[in-house]
Amino acid sequence: MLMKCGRIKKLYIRILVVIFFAIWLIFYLKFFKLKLPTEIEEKVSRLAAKYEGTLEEYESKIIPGLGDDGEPAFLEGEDQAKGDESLKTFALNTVLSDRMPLNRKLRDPRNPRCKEFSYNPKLKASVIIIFYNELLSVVLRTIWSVILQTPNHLLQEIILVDDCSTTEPLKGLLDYYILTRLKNYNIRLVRLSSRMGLIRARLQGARVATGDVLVFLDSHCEATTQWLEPLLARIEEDKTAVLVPIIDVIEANTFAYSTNGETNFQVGGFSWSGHFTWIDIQKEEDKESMGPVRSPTMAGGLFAIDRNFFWDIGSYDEQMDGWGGENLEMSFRIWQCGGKLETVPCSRVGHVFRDFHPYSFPDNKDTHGINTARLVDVWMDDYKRFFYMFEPLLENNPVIGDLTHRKQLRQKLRCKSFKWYLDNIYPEKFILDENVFAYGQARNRKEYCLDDLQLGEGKMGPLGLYVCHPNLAMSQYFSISSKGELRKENFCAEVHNERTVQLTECHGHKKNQYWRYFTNGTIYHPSTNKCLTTFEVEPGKGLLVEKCKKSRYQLWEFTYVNHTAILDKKLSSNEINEYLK
Ligand SMILES: *[C@@H]1O[C@H](CO)[C@@H](O)[C@H](O)[C@H]1NC(C)=O
Ligand SMILES: *[C@@H]1O[C@H](CO)[C@@H](O)[C@H](O)[C@H]1NC(C)=O
Ligand SMILES: [Mn+2]
Repeated sequence: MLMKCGRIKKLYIRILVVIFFAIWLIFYLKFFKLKLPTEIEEKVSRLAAKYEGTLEEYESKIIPGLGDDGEPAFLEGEDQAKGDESLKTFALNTVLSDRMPLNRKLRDPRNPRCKEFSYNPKLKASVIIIFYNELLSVVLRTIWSVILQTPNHLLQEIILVDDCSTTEPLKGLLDYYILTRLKNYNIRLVRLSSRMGLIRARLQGARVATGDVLVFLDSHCEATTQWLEPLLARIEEDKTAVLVPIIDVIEANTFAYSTNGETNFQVGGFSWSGHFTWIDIQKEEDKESMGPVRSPTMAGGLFAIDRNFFWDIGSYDEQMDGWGGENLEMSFRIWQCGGKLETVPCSRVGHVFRDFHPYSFPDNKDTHGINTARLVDVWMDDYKRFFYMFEPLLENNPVIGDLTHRKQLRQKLRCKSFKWYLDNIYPEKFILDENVFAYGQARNRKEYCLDDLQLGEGKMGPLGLYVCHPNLAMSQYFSISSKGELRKENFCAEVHNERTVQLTECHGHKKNQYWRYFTNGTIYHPSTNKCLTTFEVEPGKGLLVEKCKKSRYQLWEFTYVNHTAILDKKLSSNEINEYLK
């Protein structure tokens, strides 16, 4: 009985549930399913009207012809004042960018000889642009320049990756802009749900790309005439070639497009402190050819690479955080593992250079230092010792993270040594303790040392004197090179006015930058016939040269001296004449 009753009860409940569900469905269909879409529709059309209004207002304020041909542009009245103000906060004249047409026409900056080359590449490019809180009009101008300067059949797609921007215009308004103003082009917008930093954001972009070639651009660029053709043509010829265009300067205050002329350009180098530098083209014959030119490193913001090669050669080090260092990592890896890096002078892209970074970096970590420590540990073999002289706290520091995968990659690809790279790709790079007569700390009267007095990279300043540090730090690391230079990396000591000694860019032509170190400890400057002295020089001040004499102020003791190399031979009169030139 109980059993039966239970069964009836169950059936009863089941019927109730069905009836209830049916009623709910009717209600749902009647009230919700019919009502909801119109509500969404209304909301969408309200938003669309709002975005349309915003864009139309923005478009109505654009001043036709402003900045045409890449000429410097200026605003007037209230806009001028607002523009100047924006420079201070964004390192960019945002008002001017908003007034300048998105499709402004630049003049063709190429060397005229580039027009004689004909390119007919079959490959297609995926252009990948990462942005984070960039000004919308700057991003859009980048996109439009790519669209307008690239033949349709070469452009597979433009992939935008939003690294979780927080500024409003880069959200719905950008979506709406793409939907309405860019609907005829293949634009894909990837939104990251958390800030991943440049390196991981680029990887996300590369993962969805389908073109033969990946072209990475910063979000503040403008492509110029035929910028893509020579890049694709070269990669078609050689899949292992990774290419950078000439990067011209778009001024942050006037948006002027400025170049170093049609023929002058530089290629990439690096400093032992782990920074990218510009260096002169290495081979004389490459200066005029306008063909691809070997580049030991790349700046990293703009480059083209075969998509499969990008993955085969190890894409990026995904454990690198934020920003910085990835360009040198990729440069060394490409060369050491069988690829090549070239600058293509017939491809030119403008890039807005800012005086400071207007946005913060994730967690405010020194990602550049940490990333660089990762790359020196994996790629630079023993030469990493120089980097750690600049960054002693990063050596063996767990903050660098695990390197197993990158070291495995190096083995798997059977990559060459860093010594091979230096010998073959960058032979002019000065190695502080190779091919030198002496290196290390140079002591005078036991307690004082040669010191760069905190000379910043890329600056010029006095060769100074300071109390010796207990450990050999980079600021007191000097070498006497086999060419007779008294130098610190790229800076050579040079005598000014026959009296003061300045550190300035090494020119490699001896003359005023030629010194001799004698076994008796004097550092002699032949072209003035004087010796380096600390006489009447306070610590923290610049050194002098004076008449050579027996004096403890003129005696220098280096940490390391190659005694077999130092010969106190007398200079011939020919040699002396050469140094006096
Ligand atoms: C040091 O050696 C050089 C070369 O032999 C010589 O010309 C110079 O007079 C010496 N100076 C001193 C102070 O002994
Ligand atoms: C010292 O100099 C000699 C002669 O230039 C050179 O052969 C030798 O390799 C050098 N020694 C070191 C340790 O650099
Ligand atoms: Mn940039």
